[in-house]
Amino acid sequence: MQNTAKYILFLYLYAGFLSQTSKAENNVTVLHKNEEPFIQIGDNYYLINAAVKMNWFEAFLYCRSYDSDLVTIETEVEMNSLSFYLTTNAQLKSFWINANDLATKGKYMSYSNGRPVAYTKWGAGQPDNSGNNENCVHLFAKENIFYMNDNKCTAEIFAICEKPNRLGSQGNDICSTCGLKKLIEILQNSENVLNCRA
Ligand SMILES: [Ca+2]
Ligand SMILES: [Ca+2]
Repeated sequence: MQNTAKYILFLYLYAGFLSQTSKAENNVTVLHKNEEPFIQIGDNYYLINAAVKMNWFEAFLYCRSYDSDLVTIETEVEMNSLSFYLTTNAQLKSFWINANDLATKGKYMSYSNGRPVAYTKWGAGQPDNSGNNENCVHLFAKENIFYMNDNKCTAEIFAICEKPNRLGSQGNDICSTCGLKKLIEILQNSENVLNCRA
């Protein structure tokens, strides 16, 4: 292909990529606005189920049915933002979160990313594996402050789900540009190869 023709093709693809990206981002914004009952707190979208009590496994499946996962609290900022919302909205209840140590005793894993939990804020004396039968983690409020506790996975409490970051389950909207992006990368790489040969 002539260099000029390739350059024009590159500009054409890049322009198309930009326009599709902005269209996709707009779609995500619109979708988020209509994503009831998910609410935005900080940078994240949560479904706070304070109506139906479930065991940990039911809560896990409940969140999956909304294309989300039980909440993974990754940072102190996320913990504080969520706690502030729950406290100010008088939701001083217990909520399952996305962590248990069923796979390896004492090693709490996140089931949304397969990694050890990045952040914990255990209540006093927790986790205590009370009765040698507590493996699943939940949030609970004590004097208007939320902490984590290990509990029986079969305990019936509420749940908080969280949409995956950024793309969420609506990732397909963004992925409509992936093929185009890949094509541009291939073209750019072929340019580099040609430059090396020259
Ligand atoms: Ca999170
Ligand atoms: Ca406990």
